[in-house]
Amino acid sequence: RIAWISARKNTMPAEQRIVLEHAGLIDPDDIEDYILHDGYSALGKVVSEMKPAEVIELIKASGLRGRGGAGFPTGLKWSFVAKAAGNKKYVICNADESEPGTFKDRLILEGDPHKILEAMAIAGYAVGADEGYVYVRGEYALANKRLQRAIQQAEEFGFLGNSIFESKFNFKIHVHAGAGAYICGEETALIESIEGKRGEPRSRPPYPTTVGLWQKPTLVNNVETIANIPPIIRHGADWFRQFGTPSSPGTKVYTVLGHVNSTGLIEVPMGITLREVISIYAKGMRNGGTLKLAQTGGSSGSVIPAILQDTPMDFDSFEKAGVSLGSGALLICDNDTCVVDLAIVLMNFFRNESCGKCSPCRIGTHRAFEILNKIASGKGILKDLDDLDEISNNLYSMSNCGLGQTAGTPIHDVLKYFRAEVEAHVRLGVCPTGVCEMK
Ligand code: L3W
Ligand code: SF4
Repeated sequence: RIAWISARKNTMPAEQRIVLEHAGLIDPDDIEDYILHDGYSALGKVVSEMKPAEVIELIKASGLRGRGGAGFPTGLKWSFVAKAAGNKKYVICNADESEPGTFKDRLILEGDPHKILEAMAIAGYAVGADEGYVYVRGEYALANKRLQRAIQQAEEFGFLGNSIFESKFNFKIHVHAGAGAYICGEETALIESIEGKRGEPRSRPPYPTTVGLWQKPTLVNNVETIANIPPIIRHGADWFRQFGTPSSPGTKVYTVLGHVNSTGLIEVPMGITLREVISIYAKGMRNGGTLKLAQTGGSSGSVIPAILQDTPMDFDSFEKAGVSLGSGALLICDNDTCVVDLAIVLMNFFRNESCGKCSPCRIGTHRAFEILNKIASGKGILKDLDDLDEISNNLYSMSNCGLGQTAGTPIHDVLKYFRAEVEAHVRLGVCPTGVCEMK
């Protein structure tokens, strides 16, 4: 194992590993290996030395923001749940990762399941919850198995269950497997699903922080978000803030895919640029190609044109540039990529995954898919571009949940940055990259 790790260190560029600190170093099925690597020491520290409010202040001071796509301040969310009325509260770890191209949460769960359990117990202590759920994507069978085993071990060692670290704090965790619907990653649809109902999003507000699972205040955090908690408790807020940018401290785990020489998972400081990711970690463009665009965060992320490759990748810089960091995929595309083809693939995903509850999303995604296919087959007219624009605006402003609200982003970005290429399909009947079959 040591030889393997040394060899890997010699071939990989330096990363900053906080979330993936144990990846490849510990046996995920062995709680003792986790304990030997500081495992459960953060839980021991909070339960024996800190008041719940102090834990929340520490997380607030760290500046940690949600890594599921929206970047909401984690400590603030914890404080909402802690302040919410009632004695019964829940913690949910959203592990229903289903964005196309994103598999960071899967590897965090498979490689370090105890870290997620430890983090959830810390969150439970801080917000006043005694029960938690990991909602794991149904297809993630290995992650599910490792979580179940980890829960059993943690209960045997007294890190979960009653009187944790011989205190008055009790916390139990259940694993709930999804059944393959992307929409169940939306936090309120996820809650409905745990309650045994059809996975359809609720209207917000009220937010789950006040009315969540079984109508009780509920904290919902993404896997990557919560995996930052034990290291922050162990090392402190100032330590965490030395990584990343002032408004987006810490690191981001990216799934690097596409036309590059080296694909896979990387964990790098927030604020690194796309150019740096491609040249340093992805070892350059494949076959010496030229970057055309990168697609972030699976389908709900943005299409980032090459002109933005020097924009720091953090929540605020990206927002200022009018794009979004998404959930952590980086699909890197070279000049042989057709933007109409890309938009078709993404819209196909949304029309299939729309739950159908509200019409802007149910109808809009299908209509946009049809129009894009019409353009790709050479039958498009210029008015189709205006219609796509209108559908994208309606999706954003009139949809009930994040799925519909972000479904129009690929169309919006493609028309904003690559309109001439889409127009060429219509006016000249030519796909500049030769991908579309212009019959
Ligand atoms: C209490 C308030 N809580 C906001 C909470 C809210 C939620 C979080 C973010 O997700 C993203 C999108 C895609 N009181 C609150 C409050 N909250 N105001 O903060 O909320 P919001 O509304 O900004 O975003 P959202 O709709 O929950 C949308 C991403 O999710 N997405 C898919 C992600 C997929 C993965 C994956 O596969 N791994 O992460 C789909 O849309 O990027 O940015 O907790 O309750 N006043
Ligand atoms: Fe369902 Fe789409 Fe409406 Fe969300 S926006 S509730 S996924 S139909």
